Amino acid sequence: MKVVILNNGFLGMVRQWQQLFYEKRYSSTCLSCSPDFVKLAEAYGATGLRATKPEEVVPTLEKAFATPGPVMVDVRVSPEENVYPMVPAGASLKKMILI
Ligand SMILES: Cc1ncc(C[n+]2csc(CCOP(=O)(O)OP(=O)(O)O)c2C)c(N)n1
Ligand SMILES: [Mg+2]
Repeated sequence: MKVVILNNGFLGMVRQWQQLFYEKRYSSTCLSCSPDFVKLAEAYGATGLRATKPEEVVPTLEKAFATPGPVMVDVRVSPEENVYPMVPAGASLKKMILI
């Protein structure tokens, strides 16, 4: 099994709400104390790999799939990339935010 973490360092879905509707008052969404996922994988006897730059993604995934057994890949992505479309709480689909 190969596990790929899109690691934005946040509970991103919740952070997006705080950014857009609560003036960026981020609360309990920054995962600054999250574990080192490479070491966590190794602690379980799996292989841990990390990609921190876009150009590292393809070679790291190639290495992951070439490695026998379970592999966890920690892919660091932008902390403030949002996901759209988004429907604000209580709003109709017509109020959907597209970007
Ligand atoms: C057990 C449980 N608790 C809380 C939630 C509410 N919840 C929905 S998304 C989310 C944050 C997800 O963060 P992450 O896994 O980092 O994904 P991202 O949005 O950053 O891609 C939370 C806490 C949930 N879905 N399930
Ligand atoms: Mg996240």
